[in-house]
Amino acid sequence: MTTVSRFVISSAVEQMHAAIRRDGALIIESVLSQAEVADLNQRFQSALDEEKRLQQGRGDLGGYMPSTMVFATNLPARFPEIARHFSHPLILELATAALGTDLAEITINTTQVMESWPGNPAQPLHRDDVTWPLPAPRPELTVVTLWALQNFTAEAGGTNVIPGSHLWQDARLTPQYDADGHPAYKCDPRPDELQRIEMEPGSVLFFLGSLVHGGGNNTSDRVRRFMHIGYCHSWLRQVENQYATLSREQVLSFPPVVQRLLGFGIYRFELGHTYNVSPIEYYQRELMKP
Ligand SMILES: O=C(O)CCC(=O)C(=O)O
Ligand SMILES: [Fe+2]
Repeated sequence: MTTVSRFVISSAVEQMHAAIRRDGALIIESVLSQAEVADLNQRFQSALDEEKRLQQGRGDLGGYMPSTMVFATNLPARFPEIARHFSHPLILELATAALGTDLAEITINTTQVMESWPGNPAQPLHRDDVTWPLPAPRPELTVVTLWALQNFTAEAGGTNVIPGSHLWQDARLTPQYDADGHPAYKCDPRPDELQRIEMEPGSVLFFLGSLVHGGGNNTSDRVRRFMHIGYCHSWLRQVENQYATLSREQVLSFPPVVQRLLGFGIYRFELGHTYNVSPIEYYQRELMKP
């Protein structure tokens, strides 16, 4: 069986592309410095404390929403100062190559910080691309990056992945829906097909939306915390709606690449336009009005 390969930022990018084509995933070590990890952990702490309180009020919803899984979404509006991590050049290069497109034609799909608490059960194995109901065979729709902010160990529920499963025909996967109608798959991999991802804070697990995976069960006494940043084609509707949370001033304060990644550009001349121009140009024009 094949296992997910590990790289560093300076590794040959061609080898990274090849690993993604072969395994559907790779790990890049030390994408964040330890100082950046500490900075993100410190920024996220109070948002996660607040989410934990809300979660306790909601109770255990099972499936993807057990009470032992805590997450804060829509990070650009809450933490605009961390936007540079969303446009990391290597991640964008791998994402655009995996989606077979270029930087002008991808957007950010999800921006979350997540915590798996002790006792968190394993997630159902799933593909993140089930969000969009396109029939197979279909192009690669989305890529996912999990940025470890605390250690991923087998005991702490490091992500279960099936390397190579992006190439599986859907016959090995029976579509199922949980109680909330959330799509998943019934999938019975052989034990030797499943790999538990272990990585250090600052490392990133990058995988294709067609890769079968799921959070592992946390049998440790420690929290596993990570950022979950997803990218998709800009012709798809994004899972997370940033439009409703960002002010015009916030949007205009981001560098152009981040503005486009957040969905404020247009796709091929017209998709997503506002008064015939991109939302970015529209905001700029409105702001200059006396
Ligand atoms: O917990 C993890 O490591 C993976 C989370 C995940 O796959 C998801 O929420 O879609
Ligand atoms: Fe997932």
